[in-house]
Amino acid sequence: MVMSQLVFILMFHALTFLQISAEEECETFEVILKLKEEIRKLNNKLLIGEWKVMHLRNYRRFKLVPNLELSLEPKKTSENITEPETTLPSIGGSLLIHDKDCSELYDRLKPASGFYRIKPKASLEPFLVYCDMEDGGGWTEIQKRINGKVDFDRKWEDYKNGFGHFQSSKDEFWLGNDHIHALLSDGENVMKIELMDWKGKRSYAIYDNFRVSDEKDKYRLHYGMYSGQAGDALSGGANMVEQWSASHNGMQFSTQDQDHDRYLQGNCAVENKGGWWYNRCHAANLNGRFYRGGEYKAKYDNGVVWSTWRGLWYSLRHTTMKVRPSVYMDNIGSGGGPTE
Ligand SMILES: [Ca+2]
Repeated sequence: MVMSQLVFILMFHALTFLQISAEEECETFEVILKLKEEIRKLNNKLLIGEWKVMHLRNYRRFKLVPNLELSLEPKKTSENITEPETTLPSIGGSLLIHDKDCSELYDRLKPASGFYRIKPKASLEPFLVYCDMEDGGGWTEIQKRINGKVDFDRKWEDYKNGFGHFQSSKDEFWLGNDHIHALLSDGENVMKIELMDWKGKRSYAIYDNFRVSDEKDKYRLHYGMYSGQAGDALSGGANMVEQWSASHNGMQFSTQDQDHDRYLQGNCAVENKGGWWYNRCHAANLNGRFYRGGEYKAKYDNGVVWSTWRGLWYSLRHTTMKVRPSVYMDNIGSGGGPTE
């Protein structure tokens, strides 16, 4: 009797101990994650510090110039003779520091516009993006059309992973739905869409709280308030009938090989020549076919379209889609940046 009680008490204590261990293990794991994050930040600070010291040895001090590129004050060799101005080497590409997006990079170093590697999530491999460091700075571009050299009429896998070229500022690309989802999954982000017609006239549209869900939900689109000059084409246009058939808010992504639109008779992506958040089908088609010259004739309105600005039968010359955290305060004190 006494023996069995003893065994019972021992088992009870062992179970309690196991429970506490599991909780403790969980807490320890969280502490380790936090410490790892701290170490990453400190490592970044250390690298920046070393980099500054290295350059301060050669040059007396840093100077921020108005166009936001870092330049260096040359050492004066005598009263009247100065060495020519030197610009810093590129800090993109191979450097081991990875910011979560272009806004973090801009806050840290204020580099010039260009391609940089970012890492929005700890679990993701870093990837290359074009950072627009003008217009207030800190914009991560997810789409660019500029010359029609890249074919945007592609399949699901291409839109998922991204395509185009990532080398020069004149390169066209789609950043990739997985990358876009990762970029927008943390906090609220603003999407700014910049447009230019074939006469060089520009316009823009801004959407608050722009979000794209993951692949399980077919990269469904959600956004908040519109502001801007080009009109709210993403919401389908001016009247209720247009909005019912063409609002892209809440729509899943479709491509030529995956039809998730609301058009029962066919696939909008096939007719409109691109991957997009089609409804029945669209009032904005920025991944459509690139027609030179603006106005075009075709069976379907499949050009690079922003209907509320130039109509469904005008294909735009330049488009850019770029995102930035809503809380980001740029150097001119506005979320939207300057406009022409
Ligand atoms: Ca369909």
